[in-house]
Order: sequence, then C-alpha cells, then structure tokens
Amino acid sequence: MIEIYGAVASRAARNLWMLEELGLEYELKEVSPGSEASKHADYLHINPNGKVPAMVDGETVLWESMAINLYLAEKYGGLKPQSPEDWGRACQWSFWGMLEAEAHLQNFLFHSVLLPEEKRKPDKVQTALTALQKPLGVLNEALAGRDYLLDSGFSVADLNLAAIFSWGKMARLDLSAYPNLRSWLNSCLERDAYRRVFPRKK
Ligand SMILES: N[C@@H](CCC(=O)N[C@@H](CS)C(=O)NCC(=O)O)C(=O)O
Repeated sequence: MIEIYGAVASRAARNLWMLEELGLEYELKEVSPGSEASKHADYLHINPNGKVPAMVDGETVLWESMAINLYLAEKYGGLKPQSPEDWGRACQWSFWGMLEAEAHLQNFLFHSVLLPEEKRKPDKVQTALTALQKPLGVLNEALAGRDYLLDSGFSVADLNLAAIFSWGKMARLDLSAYPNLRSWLNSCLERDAYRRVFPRKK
C-alpha cells in the first residue's frame, strides 16, 4: 500500500488529495512538520531533507509534493496529461506555482492567520500581497475562457496549483480582481476528493 509521510496540515495534503482522486489505497504515516520524528534518522532515510511529505510505494521512495503527484498520475493513470505537450504544461504550472507563488502565499497565510497574533508581521503580509499580484494576474489570464489548465479537463496540473492557491483561500485573500482564478479555485476545492481530505466544518 502507498504510504504518505506527513500531516493533513502540511503539503502532504496535496498528495492525499491526489490519492483520493485516484481512488488508491494509502496510509498516512503521521509525521508533523518540524517534529523530532521528522529529523530522526529513520525518517531522514526516507526524506534526507527532514521535511514532509514523502511517499513510499513499494520500492519507490519519493519526496517533493509536486513530484509525488506527477509520479502518481503517470504510474496510476489518473488525472494524467494526455500528451507530451500537456505533460510539459503540467510541469510548467506545478514548478511555476512552487517558484513564483508558494512562498508568498505561505507568508501571507502565516502572517495573517496561522501565527499567534503577537508573532504576525503586517509588513510581511503587505510584501507578500504586492509580490502575489503578478502571479495572480498570470494565472487569471491563463484561465480566461476555460475551466481548467489543460484542454482535457481537471488534471494533476490543476490539483497541484489549486493546492498551492488554496492557502490564499484559507487566508481569505481577496481574489475579486481575479475572477477566472477565483471560480477555477472554487471549483477545484469543491471536488469530493478534496473534501474528503478537508471535510467542511460543521
Ligand atoms: N518543496 C517541498 C517543501 C517541503 C516542506 O517545506 N515541508 C514543510 C511542511 S509543509 C516542512 O516539513 N517543514 C518543516 C521544516 O522545514 O523543518 C515539497 O513541496 O514537498
């Protein structure tokens, strides 16, 4: 059975979402980010970075959340880009999301919602907001007149990117200037598989 090391409240959630979409059996091995367990030799053997997530699938050990999802799409055939060009696009959006948006969204989320109030730095929120305008605009433009990033419909490209931009939603980032992005993100995050990982609060 596929094992995911991490926690729901970590980047492992994007792998759990992918596994739910694919209907694969898996086990979540609880390792909290930054915990002692994540720095223990047993875990470093799986992910030498001491970070989560990591995946073990038989003999295959992988880390880096986006790579794990691209592997799962290719290996198990779900949410899979249908051509080399679409593989390129899926990698493009996954790498772009991590390199151009993720750190800013993380700062925005931590300094506006997650950190205890006394540790939040308003200037970090402002810097993140300013830096986010460019990637938000790029993605909004790319989604003009289309429901998903690839012509074939919802794919690993959408899942990887929506998992990153979900942090904006968690932090109540105002997306009103980016209507294409907002409706795409809402439709990705309303999927049953996502809701199985993050059930709606009652
Ligand atoms: N690029 C990596 C980032 C991994 C990462 O930073 N994970 C965080 C949790 S979401 C972590 O383990 N942080 C703890 C630490 O840095 O010690 C990925 O996408 O898998």
